[in-house]
Amino acid sequence: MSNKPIYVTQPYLPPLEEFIPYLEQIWDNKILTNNGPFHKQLEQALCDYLGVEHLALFTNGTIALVTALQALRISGEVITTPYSFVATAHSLLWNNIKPVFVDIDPDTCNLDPDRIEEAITPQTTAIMPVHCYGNPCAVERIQKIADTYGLKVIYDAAHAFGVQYKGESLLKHGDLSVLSFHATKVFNTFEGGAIVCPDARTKQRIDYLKNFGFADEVTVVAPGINGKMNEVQAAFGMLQLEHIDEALKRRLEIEARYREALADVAGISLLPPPPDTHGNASYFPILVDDDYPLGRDALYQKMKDAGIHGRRYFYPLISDMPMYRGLPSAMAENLKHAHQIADRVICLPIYPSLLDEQVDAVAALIAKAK
Ligand code: T4K
Repeated sequence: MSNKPIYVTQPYLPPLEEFIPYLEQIWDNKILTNNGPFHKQLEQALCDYLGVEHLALFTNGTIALVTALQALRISGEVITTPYSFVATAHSLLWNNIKPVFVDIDPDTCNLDPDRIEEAITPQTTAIMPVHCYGNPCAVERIQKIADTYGLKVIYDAAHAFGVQYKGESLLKHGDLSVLSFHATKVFNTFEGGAIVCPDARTKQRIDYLKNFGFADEVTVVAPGINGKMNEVQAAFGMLQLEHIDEALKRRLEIEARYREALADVAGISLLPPPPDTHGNASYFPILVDDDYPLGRDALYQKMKDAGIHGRRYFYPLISDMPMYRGLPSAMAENLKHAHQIADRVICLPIYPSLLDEQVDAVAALIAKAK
């Protein structure tokens, strides 16, 4: 194996020459942004690929989250998970909404549906769960709670590109789902994101909001933001779609190889494969137990010393960050499972160009560490 460092991920990039004809088209027609031809094509192509009705492209996933909350006029308190990338909760603060953290189910790392109802108050307007690592949340239970209490559900589906649950797109659940197409994601447009929505009227409103609130040349209907995806990103997305099946297939092979190699390593636990799910192997988390010869941080460092850059996604918890830790729901007693997982997790390298021998070397280092 070469001595080049191995990172937790590496973006999928198609052969450069395949991108040139796309750039030539942009240079010819001189439409660089503002719902240009590639933007329109990619919205339709992604709807077809993902099996969803409507989708609005964005410049990144975070602006898409912020806009999703505005599109549904969410205010007051929103129930969410502390075990995520910080953008999930930041999108609430950007809208002056109070996050209410609820503990996770340690088998899925997603919001524990048994803990949601006790966190609902008269100020609660929505639930924002995350399909962490692409593992489906308890979507039916969450919808039932939302229906009972009259709440909206916005899924942070940043990790869930292409995930099928019970034979259908996971993105069909909830009122809205938000994707990220960041460089580190399964499907990337360098930066990028999208909101998946159920009807044309909601998409229309989202499209106004991502374009400063313009409904036509002279009418501004909301204090919208500039959240538009540009034509280079959208063209790149069209090209990426040609390769996505191959990229997902390789990810799943790597996931299976890790699972087999690590299944019997004493002191290392893996998350159970989620039921009824065809996943996307976007991340490969392992949990370092007390009976492993090294603590989590010692193993993380040992891997790093060997040039294997795993990541502790998601440590520290969002609820421990300075802008959140004063909230009553951020108290450690309220979030026991989230703390236990955050203190034990390492995400191993997983990406399409990772070689079998590299996967084996990562697994061997973990199996032999003393
Ligand atoms: N919600 C959730 C649940 C999310 O996970 C995210 C993003 C969002 C919302 C927000 O979506 P966006 O607004 O980002 O579209 C990364 C990403 O920046 C972030 O997008 C992602 N989640 C988060 C989980 O991971 P970092 O700070 O860990 O990234 P960084 O730069 O350390 O990259 C990790 C490794 O990937 C590097 O060590 C090397 C490799 N890499 C990275 C980049 C950017 C490359 O090889 N090439 C690259 O271009 O946050």
